[in-house]
Amino acid sequence: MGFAQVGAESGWRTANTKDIQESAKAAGIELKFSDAQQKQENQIKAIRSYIQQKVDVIAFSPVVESGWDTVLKEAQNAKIPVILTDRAVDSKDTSLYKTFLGSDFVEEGKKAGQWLVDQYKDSKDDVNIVQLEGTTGSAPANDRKAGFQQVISADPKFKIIASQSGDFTRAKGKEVMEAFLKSNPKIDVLYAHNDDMGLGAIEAIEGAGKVPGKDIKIITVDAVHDGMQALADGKINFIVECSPLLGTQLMDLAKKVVKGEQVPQRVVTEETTFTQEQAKEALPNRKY
Ligand code: GYE
Repeated sequence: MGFAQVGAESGWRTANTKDIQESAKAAGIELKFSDAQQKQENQIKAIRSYIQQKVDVIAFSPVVESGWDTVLKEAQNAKIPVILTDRAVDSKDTSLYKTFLGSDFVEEGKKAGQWLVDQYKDSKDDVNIVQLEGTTGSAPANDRKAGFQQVISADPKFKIIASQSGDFTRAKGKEVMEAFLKSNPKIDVLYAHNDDMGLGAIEAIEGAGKVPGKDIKIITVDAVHDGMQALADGKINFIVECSPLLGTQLMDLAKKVVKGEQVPQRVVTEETTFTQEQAKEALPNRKY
């Protein structure tokens, strides 16, 4: 298997990479692994090199949704099956890949929005929200934004007063939150598309003399260890889980695809959500 990974931008990604490497070993699959450092051109290069090396199957997590048709066509012409994992592509031609294994990001955004709606159901005042978006053009950024928007737009008191990409990293999350804090005197809620950006933002909030989780309520997505710890410590208020443990399912699907067996077009990961109390309970048994 040739696997073209997005990068090493977050705790989620680190856990995902480790799980894929361990699962390949356990399944007796020889893994060629590359890290694209969040650049589409690097991923395309990696996929082309896997085609040249005549691997049996290519799996990848597309950094952004668009612009994959040409390279996927090259794989198809070389008769090498492709499996999408974690993130989707927007190609119209779905015969370009065998299956897509990963989360429903729209659903994750909706869960984040629903928590907020429930939280403020008895209040009439405006709720000023800032949003830290994931990598521009990526499926999780597009879909987490859309799902959230869909749910909160039912009540006009919810106002997204600023929204910008923090590229799914802690450093960028901090930097963008600092700018948000400077230009917006009243921020009630931060919605960050992943834990890492939320954790960076917590540093910015504390730096500005405010209390994360109290002065500003924080919702994030992923539920990696450091996020769960911050949730248990009261600095984050709610986390929507997104599981990075896709390795075992990926290796199973890969074996079937290589044998020419039928696989479902879409395999959705099962996920939950965590409040502060639930995080305290879950933390000791979390694998990542
Ligand atoms: O939420 C974020 C990572 O594609 C689901 O990418 C993944 C996202 C994850 O950088 O932390």
